[in-house]
Amino acid sequence: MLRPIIEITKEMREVFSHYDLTRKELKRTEDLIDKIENQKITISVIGQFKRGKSMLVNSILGDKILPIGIVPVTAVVTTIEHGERAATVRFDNGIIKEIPFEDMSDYINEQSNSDNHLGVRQVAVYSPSDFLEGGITLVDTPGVGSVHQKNTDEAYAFVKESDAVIFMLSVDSPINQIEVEFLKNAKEFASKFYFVVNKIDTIDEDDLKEYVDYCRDLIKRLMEVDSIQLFSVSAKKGIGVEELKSAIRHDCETTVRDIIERSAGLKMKDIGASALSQIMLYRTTLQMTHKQFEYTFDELEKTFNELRRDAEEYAEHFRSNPRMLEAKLNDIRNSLSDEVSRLFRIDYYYDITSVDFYRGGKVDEDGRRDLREDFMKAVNDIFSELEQTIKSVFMFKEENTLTVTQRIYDVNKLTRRLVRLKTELDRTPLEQAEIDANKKPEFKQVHCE
Ligand SMILES: Nc1nc2c(ncn2[C@@H]2O[C@H](COP(=O)(O)OP(=O)(O)OP(=O)(O)O)[C@@H](O)[C@H]2O)c(=O)[nH]1
Ligand SMILES: [Mg+2]
Repeated sequence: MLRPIIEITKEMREVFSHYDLTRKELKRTEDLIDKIENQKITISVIGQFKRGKSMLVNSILGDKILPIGIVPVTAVVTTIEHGERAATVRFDNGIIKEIPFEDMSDYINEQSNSDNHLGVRQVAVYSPSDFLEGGITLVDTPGVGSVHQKNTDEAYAFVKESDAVIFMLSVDSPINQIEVEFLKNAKEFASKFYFVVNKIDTIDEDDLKEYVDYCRDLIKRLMEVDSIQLFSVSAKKGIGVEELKSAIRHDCETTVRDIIERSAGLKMKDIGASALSQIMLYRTTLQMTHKQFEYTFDELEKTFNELRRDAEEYAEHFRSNPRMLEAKLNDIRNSLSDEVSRLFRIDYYYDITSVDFYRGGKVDEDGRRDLREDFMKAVNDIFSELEQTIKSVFMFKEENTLTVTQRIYDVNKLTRRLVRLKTELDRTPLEQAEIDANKKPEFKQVHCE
């Protein structure tokens, strides 16, 4: 009999909670349990500037909440959850301030908060709209591809936090290169996509058909799928919006738990693998002789220095490109995994995570951000974390020879429990192919990166 994912996940939490060694995995597991139990789903509206994203959100909610306009408007990610009408602003420095509902534009709007000089990280709005009941968070994001690069970065960053994406196109211009690039990238984060063609009130039926057919073919090719859900709407006149809402509602009702659990199961496998590789590193280090340890440590230092030099050179070229820097950081993790695996003769593994280079950085005179410092800090953090782990294990060995045997016994016990839980997860079907494509939509990996 297969146990539900939530049970396996809770047992993993219990295992991790006994050992300092797995505190990172404990935190990730707790986040997953929170997500499964609360069954919240985040749906972001994303697309090029001026496609009508904010107007669509207003139309879905039946409430004129968000500012709209003919120039780039939305400069800040705005989340909308169910509740009594209220709004709060969270600033980059962590401060959260409640604001009068009517003042919202001052914080969200590109005109009043140009290039987000107020340092707003997110605006959270509460609305009593029925659509949001049952745990949907709808998110309006800044448009991609305008001259305001920071807006594009914010939108990209938010795709990763979304369970589903409403991708917004409009009939006044065909899909362009910016949208193609964005889609190619967004699909890597593999959320559920609803495609929306907006402003259909401005063209006749024949032109609309031609436009929709063209988009459908192109998107299918880009996303490498056989079918997509595409809705033709006029956010302004409210045409077609009900169809979109009921498709989302239907998907949420039928599959949310399933989707979140499967996604959590996949994530737990990853967390389990990461915990096991930490434990193996610990055990091997504990069993090293002084001489072996010194040699290994020297070799590791050499690797750090090489990787650091390479990272510095790379950052010179890509100082303003958060996507390239993020990819490079994961490359560095991979190189380091290989080196640790070689030196310690174990199968070492770093989980590939997203890194928040999308915010912060100094802005120079021509408005470009310089993320070199943030990037190099992230690189050095990876090195020093590994260094600290290894050093502290060895120091423990020096000081507590008698208890080392007990430690090794504990670690072996932990390994056995984890291997058993991982095997149980491996037997649970989690992949997309298991889902009946007609009844259930293909949400993939979600939210918990
Ligand atoms: N005719 C027509 N115009 C629309 C429709 N939806 C939006 N618009 C217009 O398109 C313009 C942009 O609307 P917004 O909702 O601000 O667009 P946005 O995508 O949120 O723009 P950014 O926040 O700058 O990325 C506004 O002038 C709207 O009046 C529609 O369905 N039909
Ligand atoms: Mg907008």
